[in-house]
Amino acid sequence: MTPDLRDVGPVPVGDWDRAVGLISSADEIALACHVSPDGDALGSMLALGMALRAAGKRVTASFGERRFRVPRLLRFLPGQEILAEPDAYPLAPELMITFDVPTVDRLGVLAGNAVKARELIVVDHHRSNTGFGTLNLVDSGAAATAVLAEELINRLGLPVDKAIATCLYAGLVTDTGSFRHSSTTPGVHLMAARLTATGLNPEEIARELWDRSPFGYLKVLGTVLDRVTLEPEVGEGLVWTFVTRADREAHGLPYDEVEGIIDVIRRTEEADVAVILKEDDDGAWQVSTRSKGAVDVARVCAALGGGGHTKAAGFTSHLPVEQTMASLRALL
Ligand SMILES: [Mn+2]
Repeated sequence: MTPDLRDVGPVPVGDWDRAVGLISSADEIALACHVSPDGDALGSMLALGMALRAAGKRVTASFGERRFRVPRLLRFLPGQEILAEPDAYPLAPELMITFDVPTVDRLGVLAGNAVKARELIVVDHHRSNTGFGTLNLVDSGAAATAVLAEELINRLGLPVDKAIATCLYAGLVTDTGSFRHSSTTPGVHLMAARLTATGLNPEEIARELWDRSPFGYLKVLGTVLDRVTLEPEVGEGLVWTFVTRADREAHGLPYDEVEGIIDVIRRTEEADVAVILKEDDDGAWQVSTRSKGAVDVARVCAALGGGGHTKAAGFTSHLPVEQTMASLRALL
């Protein structure tokens, strides 16, 4: 079943007011972002978490992975003292807020907690968002969930200090590809200006996010580039490759270190769509897709059980690489 991919947003004022009311009257608030968190998911969650804690709320924040581990490149983000393992998460939160999560299953092992939550506020910008909250602050026109997180903090009347701004900025630069993607509006730059004015260090954030890798990354990248395939006849051109668990293990490279390889693959001029299949530590294949715009990869990935944005989307496959690629080719 292909979910309804309509554009949603902006968030009606009445919904913001309801969110402010729910948050203001709650003593204990449980926050969650999607599994394999990126800078936007984790940054948005930590930003609101820090703001709420400073306002005297009891806050628990997590993401639903049994092997709970913050990706190395996000460990510089402030506010991680509010993180708790999924086991320590409230089973039926009074108020739960999710960040950058389009579907309940992207909450991983916290999906059950979300279903049992009395109130569930969904803060997200994915077109594929299913509206699974009791209140959905979803705007597919927002460049990042961090944009919505900033607005929520502002509407709560809470101050944005340098630590909170660093988390929001990480979300903003992650999802706009450092202000290069089509989502980079004047509003995005104005938000970056507000955040930078708190004294955060854009150079340091960029280096932490993109310019540091263990040596093993270069070796794995070499292997992955060696097997990259160009299929100009598929759709508007397809370039793809894959990285196995064995590739990573040979160089002691954790799964989250291969996230950025898609940005090398998608440079290929002859292909509109770039795909990388990444075998995770459980043997499942996490498939990332990028489009230059001719193909709506959110639609393609939704048909394969995933989701995302028009130009950046993904899904999980439990089939062998060639079978997964056959399904993808058929859709392209
Ligand atoms: Mn996002």
